[in-house]
Amino acid sequence: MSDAINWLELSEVEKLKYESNYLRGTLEKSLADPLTGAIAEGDTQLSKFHGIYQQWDRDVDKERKRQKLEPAFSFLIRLRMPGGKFTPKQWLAMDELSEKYANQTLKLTTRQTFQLHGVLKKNLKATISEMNSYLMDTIAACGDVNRNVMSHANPAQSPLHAEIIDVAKNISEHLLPKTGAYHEIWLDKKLVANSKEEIEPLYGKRYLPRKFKIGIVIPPHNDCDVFSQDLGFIAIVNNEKIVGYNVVVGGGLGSTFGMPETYPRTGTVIGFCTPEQVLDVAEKVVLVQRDNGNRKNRKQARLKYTIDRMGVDGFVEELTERLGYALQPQREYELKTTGDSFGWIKGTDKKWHLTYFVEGGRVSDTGERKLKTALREIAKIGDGDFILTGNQNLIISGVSAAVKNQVDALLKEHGVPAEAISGLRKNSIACVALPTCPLAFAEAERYLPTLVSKIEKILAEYQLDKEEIVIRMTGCPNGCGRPYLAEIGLIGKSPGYYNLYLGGSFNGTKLNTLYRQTLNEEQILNELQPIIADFAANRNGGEHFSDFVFRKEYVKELTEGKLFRH
Ligand code: SRM
Ligand code: SF4
Repeated sequence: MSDAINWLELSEVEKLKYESNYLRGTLEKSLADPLTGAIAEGDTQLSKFHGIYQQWDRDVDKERKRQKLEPAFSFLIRLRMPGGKFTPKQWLAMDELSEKYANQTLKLTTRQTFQLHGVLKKNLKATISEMNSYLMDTIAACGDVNRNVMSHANPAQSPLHAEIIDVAKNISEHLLPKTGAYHEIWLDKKLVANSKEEIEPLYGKRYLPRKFKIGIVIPPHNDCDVFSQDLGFIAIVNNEKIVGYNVVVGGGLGSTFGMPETYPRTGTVIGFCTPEQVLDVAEKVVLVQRDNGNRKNRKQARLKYTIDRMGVDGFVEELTERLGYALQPQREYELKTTGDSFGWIKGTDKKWHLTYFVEGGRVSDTGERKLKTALREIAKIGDGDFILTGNQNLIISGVSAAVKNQVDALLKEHGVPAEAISGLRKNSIACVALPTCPLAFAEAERYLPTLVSKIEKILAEYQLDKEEIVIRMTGCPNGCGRPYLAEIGLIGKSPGYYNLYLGGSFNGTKLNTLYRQTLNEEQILNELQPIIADFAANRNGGEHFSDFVFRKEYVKELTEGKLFRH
């Protein structure tokens, strides 16, 4: 990459990255400044590469302004943990950190990792260094680099789970930034900058044009929504062995109201690679994006736009050139579901695995429901692992039959037994939204459970309470809860109002389509009621809700993301 750069043509973040001395910026100075709970503006961009976002509590915004106080600044810390697998000790460490330094809750994200919310500036370093002492880091959890690599979550569903997690870890390690900034700033490791010019062999000084995401699935499970990833791998299994992967590129969901040039896009399958080629393919796809992604306009910078600009053929041509070989033709595969299978399953390893529904991914104690305490007590037993799913749920994995009984007893004792829930709730995702997300126009995590209860009543009227329907809500069109791939998608427009999108597909392969704009709760229920009634009366056999709404032309199927409208 040339250093002769015309900065006037590029977005401001590009210069910031370039001049940051490999992600150091003035972060140390910002952290040491006692006069404000915030960090310097430039550092708010750089901190993302270290897994940290500056936020403020939007619930108390007005009152703080009235009192002429600065916003109630605090920070979100996101872990990088490819494949989302944690030991009980690591769970306990996160639990303790959330009590000591954060808002006493744990957030399980849609990318299989933890977030802590509400960490004050003065506690950032202690929190991150304690995480690292338990072999958990936050580097590249956010920022313009490859982020947490997702992978199939459930060991009970596939004996290949361990292999897939290793692949996710290897990809993640291979694509990590090489700067020593993280270790210096958070772990007090010796300064390496300036003594000898550091190099980022893969990323260069400006890193990627935008965030980059990778996920791996084992069919028929599509639990990390492989078509939403910048780069996806679909494992092809023959005689219980992974013989290779179909390669999917250019998925991505974020879009902006009023800007039709931004849109969600499902990934395109461009071929098949062998297990030995995976790291090479991941690296070269990243390089094509590094050198062709839009660095002028961050709203056009994701790989999906690069591919639509280059054309799929143009993209594949450049990728092939960099690889030095062509991908093989894609192999057959079938994806059936994006959801998790709840309850206990005995794995082929003869161990027990409990997939447990965690509403909105929020682990907390509320009233009689003491989920956080229950999980702490379970972790203290020290058996098995804790695996986070891409649907914000949790798998207590690989425990003995005796511990299985203990887990059940502890969940019951703390008012959170693993009980049956409706097919709609099982398949629900809500992004964080208010009060922490600065980009939220409306509630999501705090509201979707109530709305689901109301839709459940309608479904029960038609004996559809067990029907599996994917519903996802976000507080804005950025798509963090992947609402564009839901059968019922709700995207916040303003407090209390949502756009309603229908269609998508149960297996996560198709986008949904706008049905109605700017609806309040009553209007959402009034719109859904007759469609549900029609579905109950006129569905074909086991037809999914999404297939039905397309067949009955409630909405038209989109042939490509570019045609998506809000
Ligand atoms: Fe996200 C920005 C939360 C998964 C697309 N996302 C944000 C921020 C950091 C807001 C900000 O920029 O200040 C949110 C922090 C809220 C908070 O208080 O916690 C946020 N995103 C989340 C999480 C926590 C939602 C959740 O409830 O689980 C998910 C964390 C995942 C992780 O562990 O890494 C999360 N975000 C996603 C996904 C889903 C996925 O990756 O599978 C998407 C859509 C897929 C995609 O990237 O295309 C997503 N987040 C965005 C975007 C839009 C990106 C775009 O291309 O336009 C933004 C805004 C941005 O980047 O400018 C965003
Ligand atoms: Fe925030 Fe929007 Fe993402 Fe929800 S979808 S967490 S409101 S950025």
